[in-house]
Amino acid sequence: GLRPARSPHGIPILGYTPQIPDTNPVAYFGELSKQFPEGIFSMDVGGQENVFVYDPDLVTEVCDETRFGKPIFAPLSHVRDYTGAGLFTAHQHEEEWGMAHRILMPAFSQRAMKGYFGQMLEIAQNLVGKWERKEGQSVNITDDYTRLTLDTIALSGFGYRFDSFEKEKLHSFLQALLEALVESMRRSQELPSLTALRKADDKKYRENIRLMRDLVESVIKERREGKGSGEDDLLGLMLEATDPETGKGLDDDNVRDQVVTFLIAGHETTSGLLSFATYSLMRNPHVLAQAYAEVDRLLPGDTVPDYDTIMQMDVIPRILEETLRLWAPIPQIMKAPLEDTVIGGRYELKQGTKTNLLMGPLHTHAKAWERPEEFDINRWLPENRAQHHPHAYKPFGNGVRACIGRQFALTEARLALALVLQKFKFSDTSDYKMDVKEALTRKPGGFELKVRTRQEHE
Ligand code: MNH
Repeated sequence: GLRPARSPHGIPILGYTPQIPDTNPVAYFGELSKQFPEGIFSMDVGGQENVFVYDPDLVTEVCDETRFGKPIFAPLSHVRDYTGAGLFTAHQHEEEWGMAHRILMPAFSQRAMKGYFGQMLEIAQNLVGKWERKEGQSVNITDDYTRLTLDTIALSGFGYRFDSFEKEKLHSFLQALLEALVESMRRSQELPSLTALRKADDKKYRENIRLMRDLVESVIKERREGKGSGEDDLLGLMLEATDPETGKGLDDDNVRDQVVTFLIAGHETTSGLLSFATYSLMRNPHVLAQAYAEVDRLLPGDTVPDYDTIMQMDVIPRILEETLRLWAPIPQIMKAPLEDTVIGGRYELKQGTKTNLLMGPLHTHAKAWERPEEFDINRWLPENRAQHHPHAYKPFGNGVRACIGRQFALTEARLALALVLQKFKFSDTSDYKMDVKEALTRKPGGFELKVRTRQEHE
């Protein structure tokens, strides 16, 4: 018969839930999922019922866009304080979403990636240059990948140079973003009446948002005054293009919100992907050896990669796909039923119920994956890929609200990993233990490795 999803013992469906930790709540939901082999459970989070789904067949239903959509609830409703009606945080019904989606889609096709390649290469070479200067020293891998991905999206999307590799400290934009994200996550987990009492935090929050917007507004102003670079990048499109459906262009506030959105969405996740990939290679020397063999075959000596070479790679793309399975940088996304509905033939969900897809438990579900915990890139060979459950792998989300930047991220990450492996060997002299840090996305915390150039030691 019909029934609600079960809830964890001792945790009320409705009411205050002090059990949910402030840090890494998604990891905690993943732990709870082990108590519910049926692949679904329900509990109160911040005063509202939340359903968590990770059985691949239940996820299949939740990914049916005629029945479920992407709602904007906390934390995204708070992130809107700085990304407004940008693509990531726009409501499906807001006109801005459809306009920006139609205008920007062509700029994210695989073909379009060729146009960004030169800028991606330039920034990746800056990373290599920094690590060459650090020969034999420990580097914070995640921070340097963050410099890489932020500089790459800013340059190729907006013609703006953060020059992050020339500075010891991370750019003030990143500090402001980090603090704003922490504050939005905190607001998601407390009552508004408590937020209202934290006056100093609110002041700081507004200052951080001001800093991000000021930077973006000055980039847009320079472009308008004709001082920017090429006109056919993302910013050029957003300023010039009209939407074929409405015949209108994006207004100034929306362009600013889109640029802030791309600066955030365009770097956090890709940096996490590269960090987790590097970590996984350190743990799996036989895969690392395959990656070196591929790089040495396609990019012998100091060969500078071009777009076609990057697209010929086979091992490195499979490393990235397997990394996204075990370490999806966005560990949870939210959907909600458009009408009252029933999934799995028995679980009743009221219209609008917060229905969360848990990537970790989905990507390791026994129904869909053999030896789920094993880092095995052969899962992604064409003949094996064809056997996969169609809805057990969602690192880029689902449907019309799936990631627009997927090809961008994968092209950038392939290139960066290829260049890094062409040049460097790593050693884990401090015996790093994975310490995941969740914000809106997750990354390894304090991940340091010693870097050495390969030629001098082989
Ligand atoms: Mn990205 C949406 C994952 C790289 C820009 N991205 C999403 C979603 C996931 C996601 C998951 C769906 C979120 C949701 O349902 O609420 N994104 C990733 C991952 C990487 C990534 C794992 C890298 C690896 N994303 C990028 C890059 C860009 C980008 C790079 C830009 C250059 N992503 C977006 C935007 C959206 C999005 C914009 C929102 C799309 C929409 O809703 O229309």
